[in-house]
Amino acid sequence: MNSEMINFWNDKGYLIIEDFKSHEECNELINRSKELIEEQDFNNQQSVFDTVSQSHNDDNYFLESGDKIRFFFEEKANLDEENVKTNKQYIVNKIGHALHDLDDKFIAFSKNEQLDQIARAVGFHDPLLLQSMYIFKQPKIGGEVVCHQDSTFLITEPESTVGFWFALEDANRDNGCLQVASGGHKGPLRKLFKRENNQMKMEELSNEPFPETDTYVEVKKGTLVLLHGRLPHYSCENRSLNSRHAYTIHVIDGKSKYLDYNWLQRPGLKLQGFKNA
Ligand SMILES: O=C(O)CCC(=O)C(=O)O
Repeated sequence: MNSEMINFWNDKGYLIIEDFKSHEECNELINRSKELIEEQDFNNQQSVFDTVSQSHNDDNYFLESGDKIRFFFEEKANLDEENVKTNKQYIVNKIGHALHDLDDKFIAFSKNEQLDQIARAVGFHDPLLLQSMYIFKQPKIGGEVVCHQDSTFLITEPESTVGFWFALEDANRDNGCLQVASGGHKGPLRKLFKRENNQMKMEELSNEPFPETDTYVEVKKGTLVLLHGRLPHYSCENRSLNSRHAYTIHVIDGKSKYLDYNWLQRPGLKLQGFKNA
């Protein structure tokens, strides 16, 4: 990380590091995600998934996934029994949220010295891996991710959340690449997603509209993109015939306080750093 990169990060709120992972490393994760899906009997778990609301407001399957490996369907997936059986690789929207702690292949991908150094270069004192997600953006039905700031969903005091987003496949305008509001991390945090009596509530902090997410982050397989916790970002539906697999880790600073009202709680897992492989 040179000073040009740090200046870019401070100024824009995101940073692109090309060729961070090799194609082989990306393929290992893609193959592992396929195995994890193959091992699932989604039809027997249908009732669980039927209750998965996209807003994730009061859904225990989602709310208890912080220290587990759980599967969430694409909103537009055909969940008929036959399709779930024959087409299971193409109906999952994401897997989350503790892959980086519970699966050997994901642990190997997520934890290393280089990532620790990058985290420290962007200001972390004690980087801790809070959450991980494997995002599929399936061909034709890959869902939109509405514009948001990550600190809305994962908040510390003071704020410290940074997303480490890895392109496991090429991401471009056709298959729903990330779009960011460059420099938008300097604006206020708009909302807080708070747990109150096991119900989730969205609290408004500021009604200042988001700036346009008009910077398209078109990147090649293996690229790492850092996203500041306040940076408004978005990705559109994937109507193309190509998937856009990505893996993302959200990191917080151990010197900040992780607030009790965060939706994500990890009663079964202690937070670890990039070097605790
Ligand atoms: O991959 C995407 O489309 C969105 C990812 C995202 O919002 C995140 O990693 O915070």
